[in-house]
Amino acid sequence: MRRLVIVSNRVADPSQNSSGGLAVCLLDALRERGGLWFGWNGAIVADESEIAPACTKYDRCVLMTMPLTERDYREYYLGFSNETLWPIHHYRLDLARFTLEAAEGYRRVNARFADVLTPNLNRSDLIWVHDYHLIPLGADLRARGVGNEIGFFFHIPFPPPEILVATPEHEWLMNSLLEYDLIGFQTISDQANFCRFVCEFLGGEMVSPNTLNVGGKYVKAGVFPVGIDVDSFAAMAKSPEAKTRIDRTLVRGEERVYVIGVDRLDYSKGLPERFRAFKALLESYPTGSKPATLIQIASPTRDDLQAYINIRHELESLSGEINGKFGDFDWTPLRYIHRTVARDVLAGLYRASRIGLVTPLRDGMNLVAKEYIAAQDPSDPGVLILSRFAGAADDLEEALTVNPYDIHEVAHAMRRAIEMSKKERIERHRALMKRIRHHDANNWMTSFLRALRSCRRRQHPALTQLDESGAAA
Ligand code: GDG
Repeated sequence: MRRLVIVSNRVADPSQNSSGGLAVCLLDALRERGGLWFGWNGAIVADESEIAPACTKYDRCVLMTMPLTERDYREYYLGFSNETLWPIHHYRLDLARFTLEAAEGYRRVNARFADVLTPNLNRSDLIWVHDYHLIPLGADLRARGVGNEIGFFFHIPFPPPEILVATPEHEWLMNSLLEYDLIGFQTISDQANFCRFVCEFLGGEMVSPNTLNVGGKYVKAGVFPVGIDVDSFAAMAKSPEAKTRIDRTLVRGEERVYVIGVDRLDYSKGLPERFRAFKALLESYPTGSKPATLIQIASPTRDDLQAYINIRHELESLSGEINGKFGDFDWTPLRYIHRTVARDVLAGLYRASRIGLVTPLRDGMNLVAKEYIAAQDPSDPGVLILSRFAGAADDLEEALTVNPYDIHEVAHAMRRAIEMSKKERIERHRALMKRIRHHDANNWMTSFLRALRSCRRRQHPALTQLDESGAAA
């Protein structure tokens, strides 16, 4: 089997139970088939003399990591990646910031990653680069003579060209993207936005539904919806640890509905709108009733950036307002937890909650929606309320789909979920389980790698196989 080389901004720490779903799934795949995972180790050092890469072995895979300097962290990570690309790809031009230093830092770190990675590659490696931090890495590797198949996957949305062109340097960025053999997207509309950009702004043409020709260069663009390992998540939700969590969360003898939200504390996740919708739900019941308790886990992220500090303050103020207005001596309506919680605890909370509230304003996929479904008790499942602007909404049709900007619609969906019959909940859940099994983590990875292996243009440009395996089964 050919060696798989994964490159991402951060490499998961196998000793951390708090890693997200995707990190866990990539690590599992690498452990099984062996391979190399390269990226930042999360450490920040004073200057470049301290950034030598280090390797650790984890089962059959090697994790090769290096720190960033303070300047890299500021310019590449916080700056261009998270103050320019992240907001623009989430349709938030109002929050996008740009400096020449940040763009320069982004180029510098990508070039350094290529410098460090190139001597560690074999000719037969399959290389898979992840996400917006590393868009130019493929071109940087090509410039160093790497002729292997290199694939790229966008975990975040790809905006329409009219929004994308607000990115300074967008032509350079998009041209460097064309050096990958395969570019993967979460949804058909992300893929369509990209293809439209290439055709309208870079003079490319579609030669088949998944293949673009740009000045004689063939690039494949496919749709590969990310998923989770359904069985292992479901097992975790039934574990003794999860059961203990459920017992501690539910107030014995009380018929109370729990609503769960789990998100990184990011403005794309729609948390203030969600809190307002919860407030509207409470207002729709007679005074004194205690119809539902919202548990919101908002794990800290990028908290050095002003936009993230602002949203944290907004949430603190809103939760204080809601608890002050509706709370009672024996009831806190909104339990807002700004901390990272262990994964098995999350699984237990999902299972204990009648409603999973997943209402991002824009999201590439959203794995929390899938985890919530997997964690339910099939004989008495909860209801998923899902934003139409999450990539997951393309597939999860049996969720209650909402417009997260419309707080009354979200409040109404919560009321509908509270009142929904068990029969309807079971039917919806059964259908949703089928869907998350069909597009699970393994399917995502194997269909992407199958499509990547079929890209042979570097080795045999004249014999390019333009097969259409770019779309996930
Ligand atoms: C990006 C895209 C796309 C969250 N809080 C805690 C915790 N989590 C875990 C969740 C889930 C993961 O983190 C979050 O995944 P999402 O998909 O919801 O969102 P992003 O982090 O924004 O991920 C997104 C994803 O990439 C994959 O392609 O779906 O659209 O933005 O697994 O459970 N895990 C633990 N404690 C927490 O407090 N243990």
